Amino acid sequence: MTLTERVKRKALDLGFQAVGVSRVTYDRQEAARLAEWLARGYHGEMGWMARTAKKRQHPALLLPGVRAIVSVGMNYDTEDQPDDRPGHGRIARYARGEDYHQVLGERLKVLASFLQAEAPDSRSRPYVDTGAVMEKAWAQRAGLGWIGKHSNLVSARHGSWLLLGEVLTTADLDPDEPGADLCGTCTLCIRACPTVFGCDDCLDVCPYNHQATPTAEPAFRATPLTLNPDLDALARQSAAEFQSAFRHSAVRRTTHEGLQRSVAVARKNAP
Ligand code: B12
Repeated sequence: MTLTERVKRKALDLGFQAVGVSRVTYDRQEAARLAEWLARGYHGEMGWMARTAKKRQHPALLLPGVRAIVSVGMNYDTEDQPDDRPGHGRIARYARGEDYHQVLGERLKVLASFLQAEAPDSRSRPYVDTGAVMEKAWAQRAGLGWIGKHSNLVSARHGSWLLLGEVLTTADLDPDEPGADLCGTCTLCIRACPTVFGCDDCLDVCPYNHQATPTAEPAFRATPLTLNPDLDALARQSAAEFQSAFRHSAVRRTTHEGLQRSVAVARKNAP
């Protein structure tokens, strides 16, 4: 097996469902898209997006000498069914199980170490979400799928229920063909929602998600608190109780204040 094949097999053994490789080349069009997105102020209060733009456009600023990016995807679609009785809130799927930064991050570290051991002259760095990496664009280039109209990566096989991560490496790996756009004329996601964070409305309507198979990953299973959160109980939660209740969940990243704001809106909208 070639080095690329061994790395891909290792990724699948680690529990990723999708893996592909892209060569790091500078894409002027993509860099311009990011610059325009920022110039229009689409990043809102996410000032860090503007501060890290150069790194997002040039991965070599993250890892000097970088040649390839191994993009991976992990299916987080569980069969957990939230109940919609009044008084219950709805937390987006990506935040219902254990914090995906941990779940993917630990395995990406193993994948980076594997590469290092297999190609001792190379250097590798794992990333998931918080790094200055254009994860969707690299995943598309690595053939994991395409960027849908809701702006997330869609895979013909797994739908868009894939969390993304990657290993940047100086090793010379064989690239995959980029993913072709299979959205066609469908606009269900755009009609469902104009890109709001914290729900799954634009993903729930995607035809590719209806045929996706749920994950076997136990870490992503919802807890009673994240599946059927009681809005009154959440509204009474102190900052310390919030920290403790969500210590293993990505909900923690929204902060106590942020969750309280969402809970207040949800209670106001409740029938
Ligand atoms: C900032 C951010 C957000 C912001 C902004 C969303 C956005 N549209 O970018 C907010 C807070 C709103 C958000 C929400 C969500 N997010 Co978010 N987010 C990110 C983050 C940290 C950066 C994304 C980014 O760089 N945006 C800036 C814009 C300009 O980049 P872009 O949309 O990728 O577009 C660039 C390229 O893709 C390309 N491009 C754009 N359109 C097209 C079209 C074509 C045809 C081509 C070829 C290229 C192309 O050009 C652009 C400029 O370079 C990434 C993690 C990461 N490091 O990448 C996660 C990430 C995108 N988020 C993720 C998730 C799961 C979500 C939510 C579903 C969570 C939820 N349930 O609420 C929602 C989805 C909302 C939505 N419809 O986008 C996942 C998406 C996984 C996937 N399958 O795509 C990521 C990859 C995190 C991860 N590690 O898995 N997110």
